[in-house]
Amino acid sequence: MTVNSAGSWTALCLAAALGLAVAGESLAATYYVDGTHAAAKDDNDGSAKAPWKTIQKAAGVAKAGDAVIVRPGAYDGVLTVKVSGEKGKLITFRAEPARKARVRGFVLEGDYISIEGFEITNDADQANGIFAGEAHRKTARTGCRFVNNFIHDVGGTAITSGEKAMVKGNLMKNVCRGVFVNSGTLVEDNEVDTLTAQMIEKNGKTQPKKTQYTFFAGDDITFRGNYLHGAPQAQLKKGMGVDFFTTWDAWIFGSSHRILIENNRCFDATHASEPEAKQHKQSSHITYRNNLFVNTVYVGVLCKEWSHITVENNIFINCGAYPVWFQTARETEGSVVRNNLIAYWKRDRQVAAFDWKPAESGIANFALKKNPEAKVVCDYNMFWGCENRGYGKHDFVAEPQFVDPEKGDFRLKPDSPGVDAGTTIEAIKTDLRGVKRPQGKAYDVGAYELEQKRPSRAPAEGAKE
Ligand SMILES: [Ca+2]
Repeated sequence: MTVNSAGSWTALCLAAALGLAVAGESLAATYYVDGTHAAAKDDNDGSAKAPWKTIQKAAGVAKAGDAVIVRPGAYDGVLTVKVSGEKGKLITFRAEPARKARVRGFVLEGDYISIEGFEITNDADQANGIFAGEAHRKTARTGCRFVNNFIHDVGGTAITSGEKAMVKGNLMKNVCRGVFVNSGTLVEDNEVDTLTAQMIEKNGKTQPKKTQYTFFAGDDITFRGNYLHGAPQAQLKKGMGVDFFTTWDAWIFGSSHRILIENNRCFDATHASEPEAKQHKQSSHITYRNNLFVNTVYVGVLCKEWSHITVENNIFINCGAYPVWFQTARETEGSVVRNNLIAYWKRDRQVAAFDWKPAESGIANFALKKNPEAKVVCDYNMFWGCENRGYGKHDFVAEPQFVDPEKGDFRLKPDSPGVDAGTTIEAIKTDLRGVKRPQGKAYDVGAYELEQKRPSRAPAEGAKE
């Protein structure tokens, strides 16, 4: 009998203590793959002493709740997993120690599979890292987890998650596209370090293929705490679309709803986020909060033909002509823009070097030109280096006084006019780093809350409180 996890062991003890019959209950097994072990072969029983040679062998045997431990080494081929786990009883493939077992990719054809700690690289043309299907092609797997993998130097998409997935703690380096996700998925604490341009032939010309750090299609998707940086310079120069977070509802994709984008740090793109819903005009409820967006060529957030767009407590640095932009009346329905810090800092360098767009206004609502009723709830935003169009009574212009912008540190100094200049937003309990909000007298504008060791103003002498 193999007891592979504390959870199973606890369940067994509990069952025994309660006098329940456990006979006949099949317990989860732990198997071992060790390609460099002297006795390794696929005829073995897969125990630690008699491990299997290939991961593919394990993928044909493992059942719901089982774990497959993969020892260090280079394993050939792209692994196709056809077995399925169950909800709450995933089949886990785990490289131990982490990131020492190298494979050329995973293709999942089963559900409830967990892939943990692998190094994945593949130099084949447009190769993917982990592929769990796509909802729009009805191939999406469900309930899979991708945790702590190192995916690098692949010419396709690092992780295609399927539905109800968890994508957490992965490092994706030198990949054409970072993460592609469908409904019910959480994308948390990942890093995309450098997107690479894939050159394609189009109309007789060689040009870079369009790419994104992340692409989503579906409902109830969260991106939290990710660090996205390093776009292809050729694409930034030519202004070819590179978004941190995007989708579109045309071609084979549908509408998206209830998208939450929070606590992410994002550097270098053409658009921070320009998701499109122009085909069906049904996408709704997208929220950006506590994000840091730095250096985008054209625009910050522009959700084309979405409704219920919430942009709160973000920092936009050098985000194109209009860091927050509304173009149509639908985009203004139920939309809110508050507590943001929208600034330009040495923007002229990009304008000169890359022919980027100069700053215009921090927030722009073009829908008002046709319809004076197309207003956005907009207030308590702070601007620097761009025009304040005065949509909100408490919107204001002031020099931010960042801690160390040269090093990408856009926190506010204690005497910054942005400290305590925001309004209370009940839904936002912490800042980008998880620091509690509010502190001092009120919410700070931007993505960071200044930590107050003591009350910001001492009580007057003789005052009781
Ligand atoms: Ca404060």
